[in-house]
Amino acid sequence: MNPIPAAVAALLLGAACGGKEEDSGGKAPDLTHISDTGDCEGTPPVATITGCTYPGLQEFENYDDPVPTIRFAIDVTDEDGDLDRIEVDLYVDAEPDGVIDEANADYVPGQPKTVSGAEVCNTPSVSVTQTLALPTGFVEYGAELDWGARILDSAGLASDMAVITCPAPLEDGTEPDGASGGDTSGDDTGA
Ligand SMILES: [Ca+2]
Ligand SMILES: [Ca+2]
Repeated sequence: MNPIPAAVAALLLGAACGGKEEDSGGKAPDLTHISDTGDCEGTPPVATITGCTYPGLQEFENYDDPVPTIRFAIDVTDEDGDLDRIEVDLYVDAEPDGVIDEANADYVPGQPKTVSGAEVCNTPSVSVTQTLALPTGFVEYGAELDWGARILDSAGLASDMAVITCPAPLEDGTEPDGASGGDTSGDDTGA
């Protein structure tokens, strides 16, 4: 069964062309009405990457050998509460200026995932972690980079780009020494 009913697609189309009908009002979407059908989409998520950590070498199905990884902590809010199912799309930009240049960034699309324990239409905020595999040749190990995340809610509405500047892990998966992304009191995560 396709979990996305035709009604959802129709609502998305309606939202996309809504501006033509009543330019004067600038009214918020009628969420009460939408809720009657069991859907609650209407607003895009707002995302912040709160930190980078270095879980070390990890095994992945796609790679024969363990590869270095970086993990992002991401806080997401959404007024319409439809964060029960989200997708995290990641970007990597080699120019560490705090902005993702999408034309030159690498894009790593995510998969929609159900947030464990989240209630449909009643999940206005979630904190998630997303781990990214960094196989040889994908990024320069140890280099300061911009990392971006765009979150899609259960209706597929995308957040603005959240950005954090952190060094890539070293080739052995560890955090580089003297990492400028060290936010707190330099706690050692050497496992
Ligand atoms: Ca939403
Ligand atoms: Ca940049």
